[in-house]
Amino acid sequence: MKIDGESVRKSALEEIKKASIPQEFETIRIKYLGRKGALAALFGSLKDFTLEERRTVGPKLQALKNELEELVNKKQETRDKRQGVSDIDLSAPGKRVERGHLHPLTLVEREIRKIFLGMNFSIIEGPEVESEYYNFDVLNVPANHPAREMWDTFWLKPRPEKSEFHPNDPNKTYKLANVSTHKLLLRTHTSPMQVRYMETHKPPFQILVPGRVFRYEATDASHETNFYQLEGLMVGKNITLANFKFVVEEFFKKFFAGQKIEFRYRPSYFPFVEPGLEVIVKLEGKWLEMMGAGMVHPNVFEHAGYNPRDWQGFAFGMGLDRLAMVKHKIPDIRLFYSGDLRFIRQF
Ligand code: FA5
Repeated sequence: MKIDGESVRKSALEEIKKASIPQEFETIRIKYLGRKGALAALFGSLKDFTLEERRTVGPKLQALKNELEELVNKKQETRDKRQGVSDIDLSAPGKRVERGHLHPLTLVEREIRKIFLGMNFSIIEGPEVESEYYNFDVLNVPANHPAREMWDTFWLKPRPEKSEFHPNDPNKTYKLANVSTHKLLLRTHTSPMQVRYMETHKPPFQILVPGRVFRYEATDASHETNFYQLEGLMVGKNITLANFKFVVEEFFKKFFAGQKIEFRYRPSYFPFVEPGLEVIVKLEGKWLEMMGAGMVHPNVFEHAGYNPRDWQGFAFGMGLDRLAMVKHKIPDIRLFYSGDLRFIRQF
C-alpha cells in the first residue's frame, strides 16, 4: 500500500500561493483540512494499512496536516495585514444598529432651557441630596414649622463615622455617629438653590434651575415620588410682580406656541415668598395649575446675606412633568418612569 501525500501537498501549496481573499482561504481549509477534505480521506485510508505501516505513515500525515494548517493561517495573516483586513468581512451584509434617542422629559427640558436662555437667564443645577438647612430652614421653614408638612420628605440616615463601622462587617455599625450638623434629605423642591446661589453671587441676576426632586407621597396619574421642577429666581432693583408676569407669560406663549392661552393668578401660601401666588393657565378650554410663585421673602434674603431693603426679587417653581404632559397629551405621569419602550419610542 502506498499513500499519495505528496501530490495532495503540491496542489495545496499551489492553491495557498494563489489565494488572496478570505473566502479563498476558507475554500482551501474546507477542501484540504475540513472534515470531508483531502487529508481526512488520507487518514481514512489508514485502516487498510498494517499496524506496522500505520506507525510510520500516521505521523507523516499528521505532520502534513500541521504544515498545511500553518501555511494557510500564516499566508492569510500576512495578506490581511498588508491589505489592512482584520477578521472583518467587508462583503458581509450590514446589521441595523438601533440608535438611542432622548427621553421626552429631556426633550421638553431642553426646549424650556432654550426659551429661558433667550430671556437672558443663566441655567444652574444643584445637588439632589440636600441638607435640611437649604431645603427648609433658610426658606423660612424652621424645624417643627407646620409648613414642613407641605413637603413629605425622604430623610437620609446619618452616615456613621468610618471608625464606627463594625470591624468585620462594613455594612454593620455598632454605634451611630453623633451628627451635630444638619440632617440630609432628598430635596423636595428646587428652591434650595435660591439661597445656595445667592450666597455666592451678587445681584442683579436671573437664573433657571431645572432638576429632579423627591417626595414621599402616594402616586397617581399626576403625582410621582420623583419628578422634575424648574425653579426661577430673578433679583435686582425694583423688581415687581409685573416683571414676573411678563417672564411667565412670555415663557408659556413660546412653549405652547400657536395655542390659545389665558392666565389667572391666584393668591397662595409658600413660606419663602410674600405675597405668594399660583399661576393657572387655560389651554384647550381647561384651567390647569402650573406653578407656585411669589416675591422673595425678606427672611430668605437675610439668610443669603442680602439686605432686603436693597433688593427685590421673584421666584417660581413649576412642574416639568406636568408641562410635558399637557404639551404631548400624556394622561399619566407614571408613563415617564415606566421604562416602557412602546411609550418612549413615540417621541
Ligand atoms: C413648590 O415646590 C415650591 N418650591 C414652588 C415655589 C417656588 C413657590 C418658588 C414659590 C416660589 P409645589 O409643592 O406646589 O411648590 O410644587 C410646584 C409644582 O411642582 C406644582 O405646581 C406641580 O406642577 C409640581 N408637582 C408638585 N408635586 C408633584 C408630584 N408629586 N408629581 C409631579 N409634579 C408635582
